[in-house]
Amino acid sequence: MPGILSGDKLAGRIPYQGLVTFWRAPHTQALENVDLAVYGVPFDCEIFYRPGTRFGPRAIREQSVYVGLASPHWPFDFDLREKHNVIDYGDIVFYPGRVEDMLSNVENEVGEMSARGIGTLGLGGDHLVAYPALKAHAKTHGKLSLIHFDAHTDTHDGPFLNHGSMFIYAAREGLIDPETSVQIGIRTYIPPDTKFNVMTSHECLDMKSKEIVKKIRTLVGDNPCYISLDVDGMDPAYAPGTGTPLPGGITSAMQREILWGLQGLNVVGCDVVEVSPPYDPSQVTSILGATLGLDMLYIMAASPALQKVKAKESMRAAQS
Ligand SMILES: [Mn+2]
Repeated sequence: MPGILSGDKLAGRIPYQGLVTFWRAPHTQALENVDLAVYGVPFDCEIFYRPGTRFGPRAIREQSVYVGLASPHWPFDFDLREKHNVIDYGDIVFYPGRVEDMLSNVENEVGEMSARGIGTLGLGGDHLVAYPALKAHAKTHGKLSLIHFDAHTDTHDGPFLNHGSMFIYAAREGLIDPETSVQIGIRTYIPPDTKFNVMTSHECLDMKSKEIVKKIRTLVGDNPCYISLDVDGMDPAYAPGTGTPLPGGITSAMQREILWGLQGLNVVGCDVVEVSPPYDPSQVTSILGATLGLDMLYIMAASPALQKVKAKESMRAAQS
């Protein structure tokens, strides 16, 4: 009988029913009065091994309607949507293979959001999608500290900008300050002259999440910061569906505990990248990606830097 669930709090929210957006947030590209925006970048042209992350945004969105079913999102004690206007902007699109178009479209569209003081959550896509988002946010907020979870430093000093080199480009171009940035979960070659602060996965596994959080917060301080999370920072036992998995990573529990500890930092943008559905038959990696994405929205909602830009922007609008 139609409407049998109406009035029930699960009405319209049964995970396998209805149209899919991230967390069932309204899909719109109108940015007035928006606090937090989720966007996808279905891009995988810069991958050194197994492609497939072009399907990441859609898979994460699909699982987000299951992960976000229970409200509030555990362990938070309030429903973010009661206090903040969250939208799903949809995907930032480009013609297949047009890397330059992906870069400029993400920079421009995330730039529009950032200038309004909107906190952004990007769904990758391969890790190169973080680079134009950093450009966009650095334009609004100035030089950023990067909080980077990954098995790889992505600072390969090679001839091309790609998903393994973009952070050395970002540092050289002054988008991020490596000395107040930190790379967590690393277990591949670390350039001996790196200026980034590096915490290997093995160091992390010897520590408690709280100690790792303390170290990150000390390094980042009050700087505007961007969280970039490659799911291969975690062990393939937790995140098998990715292009370049490496055994020996941190646990998904530790990953979440670290994120929860970053509340109150001046986080202006986040991303979850490198979820590759063709290698994720159990969907465990996209479920994890959706969970971490929701964690990130809650963390950004508490960002003082975003409140500051928003206040400035609404004063400017009132005067004009
Ligand atoms: Mn990686």
